[in-house]
Parts: sequence; structure tokens; C-alpha cells
Amino acid sequence: MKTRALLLIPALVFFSAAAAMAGAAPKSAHADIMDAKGAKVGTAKIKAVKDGVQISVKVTGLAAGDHGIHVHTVGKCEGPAFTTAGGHFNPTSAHHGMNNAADPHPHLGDLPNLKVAADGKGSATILAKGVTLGDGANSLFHEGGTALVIHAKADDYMTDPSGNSGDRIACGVISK
Ligand SMILES: [Cu+2]
Repeated sequence: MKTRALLLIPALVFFSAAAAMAGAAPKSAHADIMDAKGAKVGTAKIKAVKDGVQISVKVTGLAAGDHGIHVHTVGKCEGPAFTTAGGHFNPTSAHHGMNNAADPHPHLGDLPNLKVAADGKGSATILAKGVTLGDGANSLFHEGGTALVIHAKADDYMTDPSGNSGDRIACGVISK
């Protein structure tokens, strides 16, 4: 009886550690956004909220105007073209853009255009609905991670696969 009780202790410790790990979804995340030359041009602060995640993005030194910005499906930013970030984060196999005529839409990674002023600065606080920081397919930390990508042109919110938003000009891996 004594031996059996002693054997149970490590088992209990193991199971409670495993339970604690499974329950430990991060509450926040961040990204350093780099341009094609590897210079830092912005940051994103991300936190879990009721309906998804809130992304607060701040950039500097970009061309004035509206820029497409999306969560892409691979957490890898290799300049200058950033193709390593893959396509848009799209775990629901949807069409691109909130105004796409085809259903379902949009991608979970679709976000409103980022406005950059004449001084090259821009900032926005965006709700990405349905996205999580926890486990599962809708998580920014799904296998391989995700990245925040900024494009040269505005997203038209309807054209597959990326809203005709042009080249990828900056990219940041979303990190814990
Ligand atoms: Cu994109």
C-alpha cells in the first residue's frame, strides 16, 4: 500500500503539469514589422478579446496612402518579397474580402486597410474576429505560426486571393 501511494505521486504531478500547459493559452502576442531591407518599420501588439484578437499596429517610413494588411498563414518573413509568409490565414477555406460575392467570405486573416499619412506614419486598432491565441486551426499560433504582412497597394476587399493589394512591402512574425 505504501509503495503504491508513492508511485501515484509522480503520476499526479505529471498530469497536473500537462493540464496547466494545455490551459496556458497566451493572452497577448506581438510582432516587429520589417521592410524588404530588414529595417524595422513598425510594431503590432495583439491581445485576446471576447470575439477574437485585437491588433494594434503602428508603422513609420511607409509610402502615404492605403495599404492592404493581412494575417498570412506562415510565420516566416524572408525579404525582399516575403513569399515565405504564404497566403492569407484562411482556416475556414473562405474567399477573400468582406465584399466578395462568393460565400463563404472573408478570410480570417483579412483586415481593413492601413492608412499611412504624408509623414509616412500610420496606426490602427483592428479586431480580427474569430481568431484566437490558443489551440486549434483558428489560432495565430497554429503549426508554423502566422505573420502580419503589409502590401504596396490598398486591398479592394473582394478580389481573390489577396484583394489586388500588390507587392508585400513589410512583414512581421507574430510571436508570443
Ligand atoms: Cu496580405
